[in-house]
Amino acid sequence: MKIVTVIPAYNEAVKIEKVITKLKPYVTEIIVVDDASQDNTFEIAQAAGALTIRHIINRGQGAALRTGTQLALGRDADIIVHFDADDQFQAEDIPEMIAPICDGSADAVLGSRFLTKKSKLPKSKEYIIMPLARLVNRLFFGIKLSDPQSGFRALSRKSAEKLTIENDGMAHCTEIIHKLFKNNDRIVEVPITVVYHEFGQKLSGGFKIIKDIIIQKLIK
Ligand SMILES: Nc1nc2c(ncn2[C@@H]2O[C@H](COP(=O)(O)OP(=O)(O)OP(=O)(O)O)[C@@H](O)[C@H]2O)c(=O)[nH]1
Ligand SMILES: [Mg+2]
Repeated sequence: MKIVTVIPAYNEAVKIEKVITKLKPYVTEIIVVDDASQDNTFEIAQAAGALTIRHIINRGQGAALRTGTQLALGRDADIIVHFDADDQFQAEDIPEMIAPICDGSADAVLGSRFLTKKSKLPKSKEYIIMPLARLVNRLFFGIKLSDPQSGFRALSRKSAEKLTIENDGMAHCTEIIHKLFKNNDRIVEVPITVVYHEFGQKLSGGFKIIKDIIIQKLIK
């Protein structure tokens, strides 16, 4: 079973080597898509042993995931795991994330910060952005998930082949889930722990994602 991780990375020179090192015991191959970082994310990821490719301009996380997922399919991945470059996800959660695909009970697995494993989120995120994101996803897309904004997901090859990620920016989370449902994929949420290294986050970024999700619905 070939398990390929796809890591979208933008200016993650400080964290990327640690993330790659921690992932190695759990996956067959690591793909880093450097989204035209201004630091040396690309060189560090390559030296750390990841298959590293680069966008020549900054396209956004969704576009980087699209590039990486296509490459992973081209390299015969059986399971594709989307994983952030900022050292917030735990590589140790990967066996539990891919288990439902390995045992044939799911096509897509979404990591959730709000199930049995508890993550300590910045208050603005936990009490304002996430409830709003859940509400918008439920109202506009009929998606009822505990963590619709999670970037940690595992896809079977079949699921990834059917998925077309068109949203370049951060609203890709909603787009991906919406399309997984439309494709009749069997979806499960699995508890994950997400570690927040910085707690001084601004609300504006979260509101922009919500706005992008709503625009996505309105232009469809
Ligand atoms: N390819 C690409 N990746 C990006 C971009 N911006 C952020 N990322 C990556 O996307 C991942 C998640 O970015 P974050 O800004 O932490 O977003 P988030 O994890 O949804 O938000 P938090 O829960 O607040 O951490 C990281 O691996 C970043 O390096 C971008 O413009 N392009
Ligand atoms: Mg993050």
